[in-house]
Amino acid sequence: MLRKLAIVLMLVLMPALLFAQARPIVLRLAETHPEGYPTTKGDYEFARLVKERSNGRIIIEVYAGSQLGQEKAVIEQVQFGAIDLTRVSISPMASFVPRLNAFQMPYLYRDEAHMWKVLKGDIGKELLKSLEPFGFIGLGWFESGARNFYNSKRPIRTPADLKGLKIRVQESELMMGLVAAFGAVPTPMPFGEVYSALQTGVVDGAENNWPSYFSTSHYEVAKYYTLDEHTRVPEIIVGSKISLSKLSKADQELIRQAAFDAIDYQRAEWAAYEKLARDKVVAAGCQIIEITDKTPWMELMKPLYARQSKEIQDLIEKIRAVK
Ligand code: GTR
Repeated sequence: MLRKLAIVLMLVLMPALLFAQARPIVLRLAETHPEGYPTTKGDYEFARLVKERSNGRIIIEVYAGSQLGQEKAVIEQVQFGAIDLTRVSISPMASFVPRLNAFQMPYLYRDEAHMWKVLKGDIGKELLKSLEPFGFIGLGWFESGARNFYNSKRPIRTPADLKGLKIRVQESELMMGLVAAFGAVPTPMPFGEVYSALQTGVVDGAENNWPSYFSTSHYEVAKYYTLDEHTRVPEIIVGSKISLSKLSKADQELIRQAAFDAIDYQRAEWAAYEKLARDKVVAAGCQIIEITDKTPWMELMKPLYARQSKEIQDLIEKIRAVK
């Protein structure tokens, strides 16, 4: 009788146990860029590494093209656990974690190599760790080139040419201050709304790197592109503290390591796409304005630096000291 009962129990419980074991942990990652964009490819590489290293136990589903919302709204949802992961620019992220502003100050990095030394070194690693009290787990960084002004009105050769132009900025106080310090009128709005705002004249211009200028087709409606390289804004991959802390410490570490290991892949994809974007934009007949002396541009940024908190000033100094 007892044996029979045991067999029946086993038959009933086994499939349930097996099923429970086989069911993967699924995490959703929100990405604003479309499929095929180098950063989205970086997300997929991150997901691939996580799947491979967890033997399929952890699956990251990438939702590209703002399917889960625009950046600021996505960050809010990550903060309260409704979205598990996202890759965003640190500009909107800095509204949630102010010290991130130190990493997007104008003309801060000497070049791309300097930025990567900072991000992959102790300063960058510490910063990723410091996001927890705000409800985020910092996982890694991606490349995003340098941002340049573009507009539909006139070629911008000096900061004075920007005067009075309505320039779209990310939803970031620092970026508003930066554009205002150049004498333009900053207009914050989500990325997805910029094309029609340019087309209808709600704004005269915006600013972004070559890949975004090209992939959004903004170059079709704002053909003056000035290579002033006012800022390098790193991209960040963050997880939701609420959702990731449900995983074991080992799995959290696996995810963190995978994000970090996807960086070089994304950077290589970025470099290739940046070149392609540049070629396409030039071929389309846009007017590209080179800036040989950035000194007058940098000068105008001094008050913005002076306004930053002590904490940010200290971080800026540390960043500059990285050789
Ligand atoms: C891009 C960045 C996006 C988004 C966008 C914007 O360079 O990769 O995440 O922040 O800029 O200007 O809104």
